[in-house]
Amino acid sequence: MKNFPLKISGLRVRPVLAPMSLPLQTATGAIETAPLVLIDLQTDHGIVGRSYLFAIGQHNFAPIVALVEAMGEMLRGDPLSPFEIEKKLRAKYTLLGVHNIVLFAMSGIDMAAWDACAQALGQPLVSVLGGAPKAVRAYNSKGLGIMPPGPLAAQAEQLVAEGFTAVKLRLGRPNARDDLEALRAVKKAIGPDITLMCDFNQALTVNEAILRGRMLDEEGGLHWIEEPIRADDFAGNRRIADALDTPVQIGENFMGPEQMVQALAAGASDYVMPDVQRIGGVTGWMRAAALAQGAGLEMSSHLFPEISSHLLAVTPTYHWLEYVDWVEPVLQQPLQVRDGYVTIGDAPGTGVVWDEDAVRRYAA
Ligand code: SMN
Ligand code: MG
Repeated sequence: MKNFPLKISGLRVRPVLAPMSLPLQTATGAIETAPLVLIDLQTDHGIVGRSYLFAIGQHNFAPIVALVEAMGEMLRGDPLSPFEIEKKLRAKYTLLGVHNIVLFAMSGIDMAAWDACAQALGQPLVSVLGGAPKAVRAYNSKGLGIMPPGPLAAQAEQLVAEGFTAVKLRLGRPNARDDLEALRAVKKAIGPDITLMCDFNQALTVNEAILRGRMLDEEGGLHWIEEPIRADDFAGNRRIADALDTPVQIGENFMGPEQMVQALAAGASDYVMPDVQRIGGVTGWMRAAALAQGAGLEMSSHLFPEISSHLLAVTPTYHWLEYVDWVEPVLQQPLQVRDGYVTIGDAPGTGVVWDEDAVRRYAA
C-alpha cells in the first residue's frame, strides 16, 4: 500500500482514431472509427491512472483535449482525492456550466483518478468501491445499425455467436414499415431465446413515438425502446412510457446526477442507463446508482464496458451492461466475455492499460 493521499504530478491526453470492427449507422449519424481521447493521470508514486473519453466525432477532439489539459494544470500537486477534485473543478466551471464537454473532461479525470486510487490499493476498482469482482450480464451492442434486412439478419446471428444472449437493434428509418421489416428479420435470425433491445437515437416526435411504439407493442418481443425522442424532453418521454407496454429506456444523455433527478421526478422512463462520461465519472455514477435504487428503477450502462462492468457490480438495481469492443484496438487486454457475461478480472484498477504501439499507430 502506498502513502495516501497520492499527489497528482501530471496529465497526458492523446486523441486516437481506433478502427471499428463493425461500423454503426444510427438514426442520427454514422460512426466508422472510434474517436477516443486517452487520459493518463500521473501521480508522485509513479502510478498512472487511465481512462478514455468518447469524442463522438473527431471534430470534437480539439476542445475536449484542451479542456482536459487545462483541468490537469489546475490539479497539478493536488491530492488524488476524487471528491475534492470534483469540488474544485465544479467551482472553477460553475459560471461556464458543468455540462457537455466540461462534464466529459471532469468525468474523464474522475475515472482516471479512481483508477489510480484502486491501483495504489492493489485492488480492482469494484473491490475499492465495496463490491466483489463478478460476471456482469451484457448485451452485444456492436452493429445492427440502420441497414437492409438481409445483412441485418446475418449480422445478428454473428453477434449472438460471439457468446451473447442479447443484442440491440437501431431503429428510426423514415418509414415505420421498414423498421418493422428489419425487426422481423432480426427476430427470425436470433430466435425467441435471445433478448432484443431497440434504440431510436432520439429520431421521433412524441406522437410518432406513440404510434410506432404501439406497432412495436403489437409485434412484441422487445425488451426496451430506447431514446424514442429528444433525450431531454422528460415530459414527452413520460407520455410515451405511459402509452406503451414495452418499457422505455433513456439515460445515456443525462448530464450529471442533477439531470437524472429531473428525469426521475418527471417519471420519464421505465429504465435508466447513464453514461459514465456524462454522469460524472465513477463519483457521479455512484450517486446515480443511489438515485435509481431510491426510485426502484433498473439501471444499465452506456458504452465504456471496461469501467462500467466494475460500476454495475456495485449498482443495487443493476440490469444490463452495454458491450462494445470499440476501445479494444488500443488495449493490452480485451474484455473477457463468456456466456453473455463480462467477467471482471483481478487486475488492479479498471484493468485499462494501453497498447502503446497501437496508440502510436492510431494517433490522431
Ligand atoms: C449510441 C450512442 C453513442 C454512440 C453510438 C451509439 C447508442 C447506444 O445510442 O446506446 O449504443
Ligand atoms: Mg442509445
